Amino acid sequence: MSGFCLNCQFCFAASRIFCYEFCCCCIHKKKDLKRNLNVLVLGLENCGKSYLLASLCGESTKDLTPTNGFSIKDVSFKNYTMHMKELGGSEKVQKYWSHYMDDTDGIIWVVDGSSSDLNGSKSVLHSVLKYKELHSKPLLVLISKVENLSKEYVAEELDLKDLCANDSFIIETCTSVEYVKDVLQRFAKLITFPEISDNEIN
Ligand SMILES: Nc1nc2c(ncn2[C@@H]2O[C@H](COP(=O)(O)OP(=O)(O)OP(=O)(O)O)[C@@H](O)[C@H]2O)c(=O)[nH]1
Ligand SMILES: [Mg+2]
Repeated sequence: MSGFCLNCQFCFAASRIFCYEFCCCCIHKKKDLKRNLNVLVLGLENCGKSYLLASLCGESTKDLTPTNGFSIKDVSFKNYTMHMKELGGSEKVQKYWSHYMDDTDGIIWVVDGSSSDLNGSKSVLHSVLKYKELHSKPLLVLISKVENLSKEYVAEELDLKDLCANDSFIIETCTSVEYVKDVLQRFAKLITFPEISDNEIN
């Protein structure tokens, strides 16, 4: 009888250890998922993608050359790192964009704020969001360079309301590096909790 009890106690202890290990494993996995966000940085050539990423990483913005392929920069925040993959915006490189869309958590679309003609940017953005890998991914539109264009104007010109369901986008100007970092944190929340709209995050 006491042998039977000992066996029971042993089984009970073993199952508690198993449950504990299992829970720890799940929590770590969840944390890992939260630690890395893969963001695709896209936009037409010369719109300011490399300038933006270099500024965010505190690197020199002098002598930037067109991105002939892709370039990855990591921007670290308190609880996670944003892996930002810029794809060159020239028509030559655009043909290869579809090869780099796997594992994308969100898209940053950069708009050249020094030009009011956004037709080219709109048509490429609309075709990019048709890729199944990017379908319904959160979108952040950043207006680079001078602040000639208002957010409302750009949102209208790009037809963002029709393009993105449930307000799953943010649109902002690149006012300063600190400001863009704040915007990126709001974007991270939109990626992690897509059910929360931009208005609710503010
Ligand atoms: N003053 C100023 N110049 C900028 C800004 N953003 C980009 N530029 C300039 O615009 C030019 C093109 O910028 P890039 O960042 O290389 O453009 P890109 O979008 O990476 O272009 P691709 O790699 O060819 O797709 C560079 O000469 C930059 O110095 C900005 O916010 N302010
Ligand atoms: Mg570039």
